[in-house]
Amino acid sequence: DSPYSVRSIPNGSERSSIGDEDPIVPLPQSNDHRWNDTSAYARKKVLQSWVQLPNGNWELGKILKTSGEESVLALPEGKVLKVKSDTLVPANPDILDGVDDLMQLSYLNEPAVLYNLEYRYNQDMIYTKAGPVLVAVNPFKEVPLYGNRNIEAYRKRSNDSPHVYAIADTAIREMIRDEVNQSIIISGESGAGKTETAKIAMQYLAALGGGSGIEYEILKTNPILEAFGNAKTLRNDNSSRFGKLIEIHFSETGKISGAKIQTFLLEKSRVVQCAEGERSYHIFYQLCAGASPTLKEKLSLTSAKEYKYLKQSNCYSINGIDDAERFHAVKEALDIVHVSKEDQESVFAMLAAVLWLGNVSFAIIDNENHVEPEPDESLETVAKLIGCNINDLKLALSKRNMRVNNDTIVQKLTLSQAIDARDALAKSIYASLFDWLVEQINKSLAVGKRRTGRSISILDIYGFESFDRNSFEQFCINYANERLQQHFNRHLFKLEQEEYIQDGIDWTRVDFEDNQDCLSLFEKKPLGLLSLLDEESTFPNGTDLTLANKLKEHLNDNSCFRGDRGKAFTVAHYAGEVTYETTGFLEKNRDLLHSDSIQLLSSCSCYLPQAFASSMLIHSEKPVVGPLHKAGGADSQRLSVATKFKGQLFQLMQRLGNTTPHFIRCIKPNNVQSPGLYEQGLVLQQLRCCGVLEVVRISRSGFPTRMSHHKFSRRYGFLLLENIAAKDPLSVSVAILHQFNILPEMYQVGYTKLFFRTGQIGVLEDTRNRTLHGILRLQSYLRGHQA
Ligand code: AD9
Ligand code: MG
Repeated sequence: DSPYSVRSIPNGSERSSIGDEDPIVPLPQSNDHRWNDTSAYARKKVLQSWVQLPNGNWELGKILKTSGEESVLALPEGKVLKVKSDTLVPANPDILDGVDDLMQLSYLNEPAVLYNLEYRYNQDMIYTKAGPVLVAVNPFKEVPLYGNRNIEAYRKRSNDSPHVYAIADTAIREMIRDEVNQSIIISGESGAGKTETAKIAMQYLAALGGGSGIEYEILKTNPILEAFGNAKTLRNDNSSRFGKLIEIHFSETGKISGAKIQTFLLEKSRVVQCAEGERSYHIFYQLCAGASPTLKEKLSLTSAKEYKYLKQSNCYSINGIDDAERFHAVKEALDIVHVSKEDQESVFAMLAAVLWLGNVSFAIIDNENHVEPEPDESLETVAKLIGCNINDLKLALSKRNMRVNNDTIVQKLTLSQAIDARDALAKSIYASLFDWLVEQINKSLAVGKRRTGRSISILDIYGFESFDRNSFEQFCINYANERLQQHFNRHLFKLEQEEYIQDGIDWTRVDFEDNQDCLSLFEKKPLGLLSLLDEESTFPNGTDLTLANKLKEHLNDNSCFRGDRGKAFTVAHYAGEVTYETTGFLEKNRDLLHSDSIQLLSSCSCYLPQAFASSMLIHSEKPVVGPLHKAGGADSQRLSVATKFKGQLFQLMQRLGNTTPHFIRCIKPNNVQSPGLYEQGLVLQQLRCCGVLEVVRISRSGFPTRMSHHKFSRRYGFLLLENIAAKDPLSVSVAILHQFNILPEMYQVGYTKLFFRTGQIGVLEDTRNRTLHGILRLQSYLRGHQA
């Protein structure tokens, strides 16, 4: 049941944008209060209304007749429909078609919002404001909204239609004006356009803050990280399989001085396993397609089709993408971020090693199913590429040294254990390579010593995921989205209300969805999802089934949790219910790489594997998985994946907490990545999930702009005609409001601040800028005369 379907605007805040010249048409008589509302839409000659068709879509119809409780509507294409009057939802007047801020809609119901976005989308106006939030609908084609000319227009503010550029511009200005760090938080489902949006924002920041050349390096991190961290999935040909926060630093003069990238939770399982029709990370295919014959020979590289890790999903190419060409672009980008040719070659060798590792096969050597790797080309090539002794590699893949009471016993591996050991080695080489690359990039982008501390961070993190089968990856991703959603809620709703109330403003409380219960389900200690998962991960005998049972035993009373049959459980997320299969949870959470494999890497003659091993050793002297034990010290413990991720998230939220956030919600209009196809149901579900409708409603009835009396009087006081020297800030503020004839319903005076409806400050800013400009001109004129 949606609260939006019949909501009309609050009394007294009728917008004046409806042309008064429109003849007023009397309303049909009806007992339904919604039709007796003397609102703007009734002024149209033709009464229009939304009607929901059996397929769930909304259609706009003309009301031909209303009698009793029934209405007759004319639909497009000559259809006539008879419906119950109370199922009709009022439509906005035509002159409001395609408004660029949903806040301007007279009727704020679901069909109106859907229609407005669609109307704009059909004209390639993919950006729309929803109060303080920017909504971006993925066009799935090139739209003429970007590039230098457009950047220039937003910089000069000669274009004020909603855009990522406008958001980035506001972020820069507010960073300078308020001396507060900013963040641009981009969310949305897989394929909704987050990564593209992040790049568009970076483009703008680079154009305005450029000059030192570092901005060029920053932009070049994108092709690198996408090659190593993105892959084709069924939902997106270029799906990011990691989360990313890029913090761009600025000097006092507003020039970019450096940047820092933090990544979250790379999906490393994709290296060894991926679903039919999907691909592993782009870089593997790019390397196979683009390496020169010399490089190929050096790395003993053949074609992608020869590698089991790439072969299993039966998909090698992406429509319209030339992997070889991309490979050259990646190499060029690596040059630009100062990864030496030598290091690049080591990187490619590690990639080839991972591919060859996937081809290592095993032969059973006894009747207990114990195995040894086949001593073939694959094994030899892996040893050659990582620079280790072939026997050491053989041992690491077939035996395990176990320590029992100070004795070391050697355990032979069965086939499935050996395959796990091989895959674990491949995954950890790849993940270490990814981390190493990010580290190199960060070194190259390092903020100079004279840092000012002002920055704009852009967060591009995987959106909420709900598939037919959901595993540990979705569990972590959705947990992260709950945290972000709370940040969003807190910022837009809670803080908003608290501020009004604290400042003594008369404002009716608006309820909003809070997801604290779901977050508690994840985070509560000791009986929350994460704690219980970690606990089970420390038990040697723990299995996915014992985990599922444990969760059911302890959490069944929680309203956000439901135990399902077998190894499954369901969580009621803010965006809907998701059922998780615990299969693989424990192994993925433990993420153990046996000491034998680490030993192997540290014995390698190549420098990258050694570097990987030492970075792993820092975290694994005592391979204890699970909650932190204080005694051992944090660093000597190897943390579980979930705990590490939770730590990263907390750190992220803390960092974002100190910034002024700007939210962009990306919307995917169809599931087939096609231009021009707008599926109402799909869009509506996303709008609901990300709280866009709620935001509009609150912002419109509220006072979104605010400024302290102190700041307001300092900023605009000089515009006053009277002498204000002896006056307190509040009186000065009130005097300014009077002098500029700001209408009383457009602001509220709080104890410490002024609150404005949208658009009000703009008038004052214009006057201020004009006046300042005049003063400057006068000063330079006087200086000229003195000289
Ligand atoms: V995922 O959660 O990483 O799987 P994203 O990041 O939300 O996802 P992405 O930015 O990769 O989606 O966008 C998917 C595709 O949509 C892109 O590859 C483009 O083909 C397309 N897209 C997105 N935004 C734009 C745009 N502003 N203009 C043109 C776009 N195409
Ligand atoms: Mg992405």
